[in-house]
Amino acid sequence: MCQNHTQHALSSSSLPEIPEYQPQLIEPAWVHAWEQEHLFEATNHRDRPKKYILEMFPYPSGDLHMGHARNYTIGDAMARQAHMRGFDVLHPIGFDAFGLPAENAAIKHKTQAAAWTYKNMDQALATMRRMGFSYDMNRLVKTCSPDYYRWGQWIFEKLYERGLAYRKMNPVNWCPTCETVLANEQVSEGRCWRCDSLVEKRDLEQWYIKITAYSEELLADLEKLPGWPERVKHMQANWIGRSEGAELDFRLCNADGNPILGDEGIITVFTTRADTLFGCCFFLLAPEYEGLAELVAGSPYEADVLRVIEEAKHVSALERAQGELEKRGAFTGRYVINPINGAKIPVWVANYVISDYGTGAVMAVPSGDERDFEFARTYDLPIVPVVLAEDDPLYEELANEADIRVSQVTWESAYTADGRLVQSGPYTGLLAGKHSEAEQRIVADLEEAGLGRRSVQYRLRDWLISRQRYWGNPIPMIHCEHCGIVSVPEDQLPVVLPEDIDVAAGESLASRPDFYEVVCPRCGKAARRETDTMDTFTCSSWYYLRYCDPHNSELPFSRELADYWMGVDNYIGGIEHAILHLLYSRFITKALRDLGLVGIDEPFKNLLCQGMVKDHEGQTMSKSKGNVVPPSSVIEPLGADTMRLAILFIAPPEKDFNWDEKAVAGAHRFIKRVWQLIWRASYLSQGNTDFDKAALDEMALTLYRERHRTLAKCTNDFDRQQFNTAISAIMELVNAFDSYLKKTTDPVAGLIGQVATDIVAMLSPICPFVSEELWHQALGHTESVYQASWPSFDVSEAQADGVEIAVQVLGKVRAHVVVAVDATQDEMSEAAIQAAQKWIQDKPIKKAICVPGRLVNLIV
Ligand code: ANZ
Ligand code: ZN
Repeated sequence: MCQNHTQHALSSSSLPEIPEYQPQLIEPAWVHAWEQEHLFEATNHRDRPKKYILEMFPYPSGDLHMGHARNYTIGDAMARQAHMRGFDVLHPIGFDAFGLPAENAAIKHKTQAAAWTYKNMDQALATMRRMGFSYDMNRLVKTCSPDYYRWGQWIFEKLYERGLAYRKMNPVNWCPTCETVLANEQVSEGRCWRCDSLVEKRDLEQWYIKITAYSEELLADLEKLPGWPERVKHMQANWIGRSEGAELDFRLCNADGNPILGDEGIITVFTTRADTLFGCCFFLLAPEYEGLAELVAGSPYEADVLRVIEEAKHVSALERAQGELEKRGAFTGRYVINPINGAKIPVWVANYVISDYGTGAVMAVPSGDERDFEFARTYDLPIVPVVLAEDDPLYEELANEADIRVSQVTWESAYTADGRLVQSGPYTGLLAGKHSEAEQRIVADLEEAGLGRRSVQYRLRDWLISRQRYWGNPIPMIHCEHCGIVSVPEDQLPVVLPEDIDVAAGESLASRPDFYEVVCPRCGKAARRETDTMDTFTCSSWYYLRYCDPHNSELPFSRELADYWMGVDNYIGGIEHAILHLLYSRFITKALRDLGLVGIDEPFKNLLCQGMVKDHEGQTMSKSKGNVVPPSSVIEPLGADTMRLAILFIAPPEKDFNWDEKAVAGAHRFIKRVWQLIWRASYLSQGNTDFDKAALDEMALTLYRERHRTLAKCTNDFDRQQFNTAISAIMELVNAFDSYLKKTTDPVAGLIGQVATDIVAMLSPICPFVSEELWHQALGHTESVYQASWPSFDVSEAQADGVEIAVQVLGKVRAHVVVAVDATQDEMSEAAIQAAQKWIQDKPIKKAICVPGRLVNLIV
């Protein structure tokens, strides 16, 4: 009994002095010690289940900001805890190091893009180390390093061999200031995302990657991702934009109704609403529609049409698709014949029709489509109602009449809700809408007449990867006058990017003959190297695979190691990457799978999009607003542990939060309190963690139950990635512990030692430094807490109100034992056998009669 309890004489007042908590001393010391030990290097422990935890790697534009700190702290807490739970953990980091900002900075500061990039990476790495992130630095990947981008080039060549990379002339978004092509998504409101210049359209031959070959799979496989946020899957699905509808043929004619014969005389539209065909009042062509200029050449309509074409060059496809644009158009002087009823319909050019969706032509139904409605109002065109709700006053009148009588309505907007067809010939009265009965029948009838066919369209376009920029991965192709396009032979990869290009002086790859003058690998004659570099999204589309096998010099990664580590179990990053980066990565994974390089369909099993860190007023932090709180402002005075705890405690990871000085101060106070408490506990427990539950008094039992309860809660919260409530659970245990130590007159050394151990272990993924220090100095361990097991617990032991039951042996009460209220018969008899061991000894137990809540009678 006495063994179990500390000496009363060791009262708090007589305990040795507690050392001061000095984060500035202990934190850098532990960084150093962990590195010496190579503690975080993944070892491919095949005897444990693997866990691959990955944070989106940063673009090295300077030091890390609060968003990074949050991102990596979340990942780090997961990785450290996973290791303690016995997983073989891979937790790597790297840099997405190519890109335009390096060039812009080089111009501004008259330096070199490479130098600027390397300096920033060093700075970011120093901050990462200071934060105590458990990265396997042996796997560090920098995308601007030749041994990485070499494999990006290799993958490009493999895609090219498969027909998944190709060149195409296309009107592209051109930023005249950056002198580069921009992807649609890099243009906002007609302006360059970086420099804000007005974007133009230019015809250029560009490299594309055929992501559309995977449209269907990219969409369908979203269903294989239950661990992704619904909204991200929704955004991806919208971006892929699958539409089921039909292509319908309209015959072109002149004002007199005479058809313009020949093949060019047919214009096909894509529509999802063939049911509204009787309401088609005008017909629209995209400004870029092929042959449009010829159609109006020499006519009185030419000038107006050309003006619309010219204006459209300054608006991005994205904006035109978004529909907020002021509707502009012009009549072409031509007409088409409606295939369903032979009506003659005027053809217009309209700025909101996009050339690379569907067929670039639209059957406009102003009564059913908002954009067409607006267009009709602007140009005073007819609006024929063809779909009405049955309770609409017009319905009765028009539903019995097959002929069109009403050709203008007084509506405020188009009618887009459900309804039935009116004034639609033989289809009048049928249910209208996408996939409706009316739609099915009209398409079937036109199909039979050879004037239409079913069609599926995707919004997703092929991925334009050509960049006329210097600081990127060179496209490994050679243009030969005799042989055409020739891949750089595999054994000559990588095409090394010269690091001494002086962009500030206007140099580029295309201005450096030492770069582009080559001999053709096929015919040996003089040829020209491709001077476009790849979109940096190519670099980030497969880096997670390289981490699996970062030093491979034969292949981008070995199949064996990729199959072992992939897919990424937890991918953590900002919502700004919800569409492109994730889509490109999913695509590349599928393409590499089809090349036999990896065995998975999807790269990221679970995705966590962390919320934003805003300033204390809820504004986004930005340099221009001057409201940026740099991580160093917390780390320097208070330590990285405080920073990490505050970040994880203020809000659940997926929610935005406002920076809060008080919460930071509170986090710091909590750490100091834990420091005091654990040291005191260590003096009381003297390294003891064993105790006899049966001998605990009521106060100790309360702490005992609290231990199991909070451990269960904390573990469950870690599983759900709700670190804020996991921290609350630890705080509850700390409170219970504190009050036990204050109130008890009979402290149980083993219990105290156990609870102290558990608190430090549970806190260690969140505050690794202070935990490690306490683990070694106060609790006397010699191995890192990272190597320790996550504390085990038993939920049934958490029952606040266990019931005391009598234990009988052959009908005679021999002992009493407390069991959980909802204990099973097995649990009851188990507890009873233990309590009555003395009376049973080694006699076999024939039977245990259990009366829940009252007694167990053991028959021996
Ligand atoms: C007639 C109609 C009537 C339409 C109606 C809509 C409503 P989603 O669902 O996004 O695939 N459209 C077709 N090609 C277009 C292009 N290149 N530029 C702009 N709009 C285009 O949209 C399909 C609908 O978008 C098509 O169906 C067509 O308008 C329009 F009450 O045809 B609809
Ligand atoms: Zn050649």
